[in-house]
Amino acid sequence: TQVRVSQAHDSACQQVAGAALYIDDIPEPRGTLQVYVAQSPHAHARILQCELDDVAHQPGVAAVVTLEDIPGVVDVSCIHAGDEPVFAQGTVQFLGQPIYAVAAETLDAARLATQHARIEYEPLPAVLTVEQAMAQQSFVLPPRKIKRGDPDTALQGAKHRLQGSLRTGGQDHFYLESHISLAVPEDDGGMLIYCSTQNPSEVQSLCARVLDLPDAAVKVQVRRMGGAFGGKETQPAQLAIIAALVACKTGRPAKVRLDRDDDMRMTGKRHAFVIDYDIGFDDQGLIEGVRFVQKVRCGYTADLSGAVADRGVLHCDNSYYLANVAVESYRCRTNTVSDTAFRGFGIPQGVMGIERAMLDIAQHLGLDPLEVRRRNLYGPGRDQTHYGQTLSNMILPEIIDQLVEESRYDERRQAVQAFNQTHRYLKKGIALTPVMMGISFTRLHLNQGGAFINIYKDGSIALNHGGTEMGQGLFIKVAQIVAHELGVGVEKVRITATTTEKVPNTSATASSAGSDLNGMAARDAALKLKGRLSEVACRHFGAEAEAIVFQDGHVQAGEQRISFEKLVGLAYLERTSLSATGFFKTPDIHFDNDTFHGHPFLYFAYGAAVSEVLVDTLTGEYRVERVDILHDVGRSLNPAIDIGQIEGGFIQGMGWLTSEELHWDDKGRLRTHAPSTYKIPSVGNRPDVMNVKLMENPAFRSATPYHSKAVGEPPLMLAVSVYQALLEAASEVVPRPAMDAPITPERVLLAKPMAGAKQACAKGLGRE
Ligand code: LUZ
Ligand code: MOS
Repeated sequence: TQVRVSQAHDSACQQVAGAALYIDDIPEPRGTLQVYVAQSPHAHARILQCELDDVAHQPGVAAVVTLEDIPGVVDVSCIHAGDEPVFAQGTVQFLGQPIYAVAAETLDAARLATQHARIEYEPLPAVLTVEQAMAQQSFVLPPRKIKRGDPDTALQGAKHRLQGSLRTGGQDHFYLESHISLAVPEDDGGMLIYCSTQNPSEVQSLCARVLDLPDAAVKVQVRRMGGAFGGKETQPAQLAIIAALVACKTGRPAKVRLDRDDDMRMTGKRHAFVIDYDIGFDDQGLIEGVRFVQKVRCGYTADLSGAVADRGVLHCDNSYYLANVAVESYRCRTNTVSDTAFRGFGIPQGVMGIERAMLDIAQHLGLDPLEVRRRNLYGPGRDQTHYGQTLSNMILPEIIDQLVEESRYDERRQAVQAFNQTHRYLKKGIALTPVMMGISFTRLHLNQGGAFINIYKDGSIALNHGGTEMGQGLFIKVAQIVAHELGVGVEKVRITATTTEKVPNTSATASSAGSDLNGMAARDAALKLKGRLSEVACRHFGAEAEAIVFQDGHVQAGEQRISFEKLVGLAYLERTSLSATGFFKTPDIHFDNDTFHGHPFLYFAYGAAVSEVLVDTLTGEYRVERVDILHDVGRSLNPAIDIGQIEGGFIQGMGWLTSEELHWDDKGRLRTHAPSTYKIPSVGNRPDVMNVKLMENPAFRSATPYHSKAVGEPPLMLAVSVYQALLEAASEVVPRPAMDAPITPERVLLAKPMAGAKQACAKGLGRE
């Protein structure tokens, strides 16, 4: 069998050896121009005058490209909102916004030439924060308000009631490979674009709109990305289009490649949220009513912000039954770079609100927060979400029980309490938090996948599908599926680059659904080919179709056997089509966007983590000493890849919540635009002990490849346990600490009690 076994990533050896080719490694076609994109120096300003003649006359400069060079539509918005011009139009809307582009023989020449631009701006007042946007009612999309039950009556009637507020920061994707596109003009007026994108079809169609070409004249190809994390779901289009505009204007290939600082200033990030909550509960900690107000910083355009903010609303429950709940979600427009998809897509932020409330409830009642979490979990008779979906395969109670036992949670919690009683300045915290993520794109039409398989007459197999490889191991998983169905070793399946020429109209590789959608589509294609080969085998063996078995590189019927290659050779001679497309659309999902009600998800992925931290309250420094994770991937297609995704997702989530801080100053300048100031987790931040285990889940059945579950995003939310453990440790010295995310050491040091904190919560010795 080729599935449900660990197989190394298909590119692991090349990647480790530095031999894997990324777009910047492709030998440049003769005459390739390098493109520098000039950026706005203001957060918000009117462009009074833009004089670029001197730029065009600088040494080495081949072309200057502006709005006037656009033959088609000026907008690159993924939802065609008309709010995202290729270059600033009349006004600049954020600091770093593209104004025009210079193409030259070298990147240095292009960049130097921009110093000769004479652009006059009239600075305008800028909206930089969520608070300013709320005050001015500055929104990219109308607010969303949803409700179930009667939260106001429940809140008024509840024995206990608490209010609070927290902020979660943005996050830069910090993929190792920054944005890059190479556009090559073709002799028939078409354009070939090599682009580091999760979404080749969208780059294709937006580029065609801007160039005023039919989609079929634009081809987009990507073999692999050096990481993406959502940052390449919509963001590549604008830069690919700028490369294509240069190629169009000059007739020469053109490359746009952002350096790290430009990438961080110019491209979108995770949405920062401000979350206010009001929660009513009984003596047992059972939630009776809750209200959330989620204020979402979206930057200057809508982009994916509607879908991201909706995910925050959908997942405000994390995994808890909220009988009476209201959520208001405000999509704030600010003069900052447009925020975009980032692994988790609004879910981590939604989860942060309810998990903070869980801790408040526990501390208010003097209970173990895990007990409060357990009591509020979805369960029998309490299994319908606030958007109307009834849960299935809800295995969180089993996951939590098993994790508590394997991590020795109870014993360690007592040890942590004992430690805190005997240590004045060092404090520990331990927290277990669950995860529940709905799997499917919330926009129905995106839930489709396509594949294309060729078998050549020597028996070799070339696999293509609509998914993109960003390091996550999608390609090996889909190859395993095809190998499994055709009964050959996975090494026999040749993996080919994603291209819009082979599979059209694909969705972004996003929503954690890459293996589900493309794996099922590839399986469909493989089964078609297997059916045709079976017919040939039936004739060859004189056997019935039911007797034909494909395995171990052979096709057999009873005692008779022939190699896969030989059978393919026979099939060719018999004039059999050895090429097939495959298709998949997710069944059984529906959602009414207006009433916010339905069954949007094919299934849910579950997991839980326990994190233990040690904090030095005199300096604010801390360590994550131990993490135990138990995560549900259904029946894993490839346990090694899945565990890698869980480790990576957790660490990336931990970075978001602990060290990665985006800081914009009062002029709207991003001051943390390089690794010198923006701190992603490094080897030194790895938890001292990190145990990751997959939950056995044989009961799961779904229209997914061999009943596997998505794994890309859910584990990111496991890192909320680190945040909670830090809050618990800080609570030893500051009652109900108001600590926004990320909890940097500075934030630990400066922690203050949240408004309304009960002094009685402070068990520690305290700072005065
Ligand atoms: N991307 C998207 C996503 O376009 N729609 C989604 O629902 C989604 N969910 C998670 C991550 N990316
Ligand atoms: Mo996404 S956040 O590109 O799944």
